[in-house]
Amino acid sequence: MPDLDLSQPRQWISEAEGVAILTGAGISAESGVPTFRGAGGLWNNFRAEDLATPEAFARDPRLVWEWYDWRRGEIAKALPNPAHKALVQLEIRKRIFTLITQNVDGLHDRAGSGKILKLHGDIWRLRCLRCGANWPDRRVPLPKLPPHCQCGGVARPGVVWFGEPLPDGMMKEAEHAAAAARVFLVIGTSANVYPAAGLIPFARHSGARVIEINTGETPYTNLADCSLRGPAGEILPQLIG
Ligand code: BV8
Ligand code: ZN
Repeated sequence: MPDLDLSQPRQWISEAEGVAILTGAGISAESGVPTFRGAGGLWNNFRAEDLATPEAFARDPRLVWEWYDWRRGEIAKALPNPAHKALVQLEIRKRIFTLITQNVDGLHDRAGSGKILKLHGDIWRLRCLRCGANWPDRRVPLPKLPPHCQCGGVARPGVVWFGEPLPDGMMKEAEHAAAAARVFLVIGTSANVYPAAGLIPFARHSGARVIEINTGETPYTNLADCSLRGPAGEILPQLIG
C-alpha cells in the first residue's frame, strides 16, 4: 500500500468531539467474509433479485435459506480484524460516537463495539412469518431448512431485503448521528445501496468532514474531504492509533 499522508485526517479525527461511522462489507473483507460486489463477491454467483428479496423467499424459502446458512457458516469462521478493533478504540475515546453498519455479519459486536445501528438487520437473528417472534440463533449449520418458530410458522433471516423498509426509526437515528458528527468515516462500502448511502451526502451537508477508506473508488469519492485508498485493516489502526 503506498505511503498515505494521514496527518490531516488524523488531526480532524483527534479534534472532533463527535464522530459517526458508516461501514459496509469491505470492513469485513480482511476477516475473510466475501463482499457483495467485489471480485468473488457474493452477488457474482447470484443475482440479488434471486435471493435477497421477499419475493425470492416466498418463491423458494429453502433456496434462500441454503444461501444464508452457507453465509452464516462462512461468517462463523471469521474473526474481527484490526479495522473492527480500531473502531472500538475510537468509541472509547469519543464522547459522541455512533457506528452505523450495513453489515449483517455481527463482527462489530464480536469486536466489542457498543452503540451499533444495524441498518440492514442481523444474519444471526430469525423472525417468524406467522407470529412475528424475533430471536437469536447462532447454530451453523441450521438443523432444518427452512427453520421454524415454536408456533410452527416458517422463520426468515432477520435481515432487511431489497424492497423492504429499514427497521422503524433506524434512519432517523442514523441521520441524527450523522448530523451530530464533526467527522463521518465511510469505510468499505460501494455506496450503492439506499437509503444507507444517502447518509454520506447528508453528513457532508450537515457540516461533517467526510473521510472515505476504500480499496477502490465509489460514487462519493469526490464528495469526501479525503479518500484513503487501501485496506481498512491497515489504514484504520494508523488513522486512529
Ligand atoms: C428500501 C441485507 C424502500 C441482506 C442488504 C434505484 C436508486 C436508488 C435506490 C433504489 C433503486 N432501486 C431500488 C432501490 C432501493 C434499494 C437499493 O438501494 N438498490 C440498489 C442496489 C440500487 N434499496 C432497498 O431496497 C432498501 N429498502 O429502499 O425500501 C421502502 C420504503 C418503505 C416501504 C417499502 C420499501 C433496502 C436495502 C437493504 C438491502 N439489504 N443486505 C443481506 O445482507 O443478505 S444490502 C447489502 O448491500 C448488504 O447490506 C451490504 O452491506 C450492502 C451494501 O453493499 P456494501 O456493504 O457497500 O458492499 P459491497 O460489496 O457493495 O462493497 C464493498 C466495498 O468495500 C467496495 O467499495 C470495495 O471496494 C470495498 N472494499 C473491499 N475490500 C476492502 C474494501 N474497503 C476497505 N478495505 C478492504 N479490505
Ligand atoms: Zn411464530
